[in-house]
Amino acid sequence: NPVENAKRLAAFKAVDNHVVNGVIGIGSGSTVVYAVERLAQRVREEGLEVICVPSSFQAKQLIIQHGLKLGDLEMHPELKVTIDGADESDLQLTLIKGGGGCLTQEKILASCAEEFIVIADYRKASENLGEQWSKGIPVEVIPSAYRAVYQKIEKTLGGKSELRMSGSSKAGPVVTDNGNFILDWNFQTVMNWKDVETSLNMIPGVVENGLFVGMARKAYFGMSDGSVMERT
Ligand code: DER
Repeated sequence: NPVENAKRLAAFKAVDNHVVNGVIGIGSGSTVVYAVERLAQRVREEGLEVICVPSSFQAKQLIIQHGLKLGDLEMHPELKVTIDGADESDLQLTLIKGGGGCLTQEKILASCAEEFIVIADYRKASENLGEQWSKGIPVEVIPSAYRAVYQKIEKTLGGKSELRMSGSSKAGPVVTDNGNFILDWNFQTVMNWKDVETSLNMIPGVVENGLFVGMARKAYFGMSDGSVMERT
């Protein structure tokens, strides 16, 4: 499967290039699974000494399943490196994240790391946001405020938002690891993403949004031809 192979290539290269002994932030999603696999392999084979801080229940399960040392942010508020996936990246490494609903703790771990490294397959490498990712920018909101927030977003920023529903697995809206709802905001054009990130977070009731601007140090994109494209 070319996409899964591309994810694995990016993940292995990032772990090999950036992980040294220390405290590592572990992102969420399917690509980061390969990074945890590689991390566990290097611990076994090279005696690497790492403590892993999760960005979600999913990441926590991954760390435990691979027998890695589990830490938390209270114990380790400063991380050596955080490795995480992304839903899309533009040429400036502005990211859309939150496709998996874990954006709030992911952004916290990205902000606490000396280096925030992104791993992804070729489908995520765009010139401008929105070229390949069509589900909009996730916005985590306090449940009682979701209607008020989406009206404010549409009034101030335009576009359309919709409440992310669980689908067949559970009736009703998706509830995040933090007990909140998610609005997916479908923007219409390329915008000043730094301004948008700030505007979104200034709306009372918004907990966090999935725009990661100026945070990633480097991104590794696994390509369908077996190569890895790097963006800094
Ligand atoms: O939800 C997230 O932010 C995830 O990191 C997501 O963006 C990447 O998920 P994937 O690795 O399964 O594509």
